[in-house]
Amino acid sequence: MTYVMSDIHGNQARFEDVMRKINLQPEDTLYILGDVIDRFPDGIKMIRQFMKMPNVKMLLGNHEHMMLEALYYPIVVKKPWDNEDYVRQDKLKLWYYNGGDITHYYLKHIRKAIRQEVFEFLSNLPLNIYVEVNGQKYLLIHGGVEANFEQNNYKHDDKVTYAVWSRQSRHEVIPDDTILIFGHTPTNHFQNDEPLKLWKNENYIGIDCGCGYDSPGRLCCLRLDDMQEFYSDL
Ligand SMILES: [Mn+2]
Repeated sequence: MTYVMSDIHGNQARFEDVMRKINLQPEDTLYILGDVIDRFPDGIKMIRQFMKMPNVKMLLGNHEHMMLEALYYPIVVKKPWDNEDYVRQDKLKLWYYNGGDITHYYLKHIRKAIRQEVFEFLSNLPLNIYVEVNGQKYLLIHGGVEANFEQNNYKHDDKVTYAVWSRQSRHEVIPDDTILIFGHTPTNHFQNDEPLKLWKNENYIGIDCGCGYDSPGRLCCLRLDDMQEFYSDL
């Protein structure tokens, strides 16, 4: 079986609730479309768990990207009046503003070597993944379709920021035979269901049901084999 979920945002209780329901087997595959960290405290703990699970495939989200920019990637000073410390502070501020402080606090309490392993793992994650289940093609993304960056780069510097930050997912041009599944934008941007539900329109599926927020947010998991939806009760 093939399962997809997104935007867990450190909420391990909801994740485990859904895992109990899907009863993931070693021969199954679980795709997680980014934003495992921030807002709730257990993001890094879950990523370390996923690193040990060969049947879990993860995409990079804008939250993991913000963390890598703040703590891992070398700082590039672009403007002559800037300096490295200010740029680093700005990146930390942006991450904290988006709920990263709780993740940073957790990181300060684990060994440096483990931190490095986590950062290295995350810095090698793909931005998009194509999968085929029962002859149906799916394109899994966090926010944007990498291949559409050139024609859609209104405000993003590069392919990576476009793929993790773009909120235009439901307007991405994709082949007719492909279903696009995206996270990043909670489905209450498109419909009024409470608690939040998966959003579906022709070849587009939004799967972020607001797990990063308290109720009516929850975690959604979609099984591609029969399109059954699973939700956390919490
Ligand atoms: Mn996101």
